[in-house]
Amino acid sequence: DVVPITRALISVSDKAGIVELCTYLASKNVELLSTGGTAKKLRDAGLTCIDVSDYTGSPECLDGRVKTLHPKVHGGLLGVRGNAQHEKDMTDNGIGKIDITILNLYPFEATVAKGAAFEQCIENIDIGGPSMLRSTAKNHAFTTIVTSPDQYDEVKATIEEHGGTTLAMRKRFAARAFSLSASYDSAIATWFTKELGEESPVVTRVYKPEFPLKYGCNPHQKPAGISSLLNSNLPFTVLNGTPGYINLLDAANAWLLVKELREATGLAAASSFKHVSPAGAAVAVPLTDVECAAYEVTPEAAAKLTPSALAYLRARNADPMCSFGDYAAVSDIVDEDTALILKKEVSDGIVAPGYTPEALEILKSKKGGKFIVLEAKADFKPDSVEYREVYGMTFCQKRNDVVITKDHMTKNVVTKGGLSALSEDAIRDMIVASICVKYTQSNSVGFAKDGMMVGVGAGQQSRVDCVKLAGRKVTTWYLRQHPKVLGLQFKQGVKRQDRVNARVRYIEGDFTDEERTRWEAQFETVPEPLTTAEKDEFMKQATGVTISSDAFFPFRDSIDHASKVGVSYVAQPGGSVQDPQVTQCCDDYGMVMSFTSVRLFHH
Ligand code: 93A
Repeated sequence: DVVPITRALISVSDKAGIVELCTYLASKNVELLSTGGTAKKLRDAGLTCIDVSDYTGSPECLDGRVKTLHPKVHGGLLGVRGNAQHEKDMTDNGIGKIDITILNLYPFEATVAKGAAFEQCIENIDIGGPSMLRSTAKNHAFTTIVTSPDQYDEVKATIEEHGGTTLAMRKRFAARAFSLSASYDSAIATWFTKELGEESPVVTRVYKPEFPLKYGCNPHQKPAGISSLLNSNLPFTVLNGTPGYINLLDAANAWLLVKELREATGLAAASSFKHVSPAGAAVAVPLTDVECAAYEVTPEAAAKLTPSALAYLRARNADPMCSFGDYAAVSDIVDEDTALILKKEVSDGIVAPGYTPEALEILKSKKGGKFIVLEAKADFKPDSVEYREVYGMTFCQKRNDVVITKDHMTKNVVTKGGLSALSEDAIRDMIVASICVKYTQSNSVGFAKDGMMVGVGAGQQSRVDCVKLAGRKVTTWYLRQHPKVLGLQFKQGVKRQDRVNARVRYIEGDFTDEERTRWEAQFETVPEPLTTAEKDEFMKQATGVTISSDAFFPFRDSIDHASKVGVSYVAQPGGSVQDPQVTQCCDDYGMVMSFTSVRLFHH
């Protein structure tokens, strides 16, 4: 199934690498046929080639619209070798065999992208190229279709090794060529329908498979896989491990969250995701000594942490019980400090723009070598419109590319005192919390303090339930800093996550008898209970907390609940019929509220 190459047809718009490839083919005595611009390029490089027009005896005409549309070209590509009738037809019509076509198409998509006029876009619809591509790919049993400069090395290597092209390679190249043809036509169809002024253009998306996944959301959901658009790539490079379906959903959301936090605050940012919502997120703001004790780090060590490490330490410690087995994201290069913090935690993987060699080595050794390490590509540009399929329906929407800025938080402060009541720290926390809810499953609210999420409520059907749920997390976060919690005397050998969970249960206090016995067994001395009165007393110091909501508060009840966990600042879109009552409620509690005018539902 190896086909030796004796005649090649070359017609390329993107001429990168073509001289090198043709120099190689010429050295193997391959006859080169070529179209106008390509022939000139090859001759300028000192190669001998035959113009297709000389070969067919038909000049290029109609301003180049007809160059290769000729039976001597298509017959040479489509004739079935060894078929008596085909061989006879070819001889009778003076058709010679062409063994390989090297082409790429008029740059239609690039022409549209640069805003060219209608007529120029039309001229850039390639007709001859896709025709040769399809003829060659159809006859792949005998002919080779090469459609991209990234295939040139393989062509050379295969001819070098086998003395021609192999069937396996020809099939693979044919499949790629047909995908290119489909994607090219889809781009034309999409553009043309848009030109008609249709609201929702016809779109055929052509994907290339990237890698299979072990399964989808659940083990029985097979097959599963990841693809990217034919003319694009994945946003991440896998440096270690095998990411799963939910890991990649987490990674995409976690990465966008930290990237936007970084851009909005200028500080290194981190997030800790579980089930496609953040358990925590934070920017690099120094820790207080009490926080150091609560997060099990000495103040001396904390003072030396790099911004990336500090941000992840905070993100992970917003709700360390939920962060068990998280997917982490860091906005900056992951260094040894950050990797050493992650090393101690149970975690599934990380995404970041890069890793120092030391950090990568530490991370690669996690989870018996299975820790997933993804590198976010700096130059990745997603399409402005995104698609998803559910139950036979394809949904399409513009990406939520709204950039959350200071302006959203300051342009419409509706409570008494107006803008002057907002500090820079409060504005930062409003931005942090709002970017966080942008990537949290709705309904969502998020509480922030000192550049850190201290309670995220995700995926509740009522807003007030989000507030209660996240408010409970804020209380737990505060009470983890209570002297009685800091003073818990764990026995040697109690694991990190067990200490985390035990502290939370101590704070909650609602043990069954059975549970209490087991819980008490973890301590050197049985702890005195943390009473409701002690908790209430401690929570009186809670203040300066910010809440952001992904949509308006329909009633004042959410604000009443928020007031119990030290909320001083509120960011929400506004737009409810009860806005005046909600605003009055904030004034009653002395809170400052901004209407951002942006709803941030996320599903
Ligand atoms: O205008 S076309 O649709 N008509 C043709 O017959 C034809 N043959 C090749 N475009 C045609 N091509 C395209 O010309 C190729 O697909 C390639 O992109 C380009 C190469 O032109 P040149 O060699 O003149 O630079």
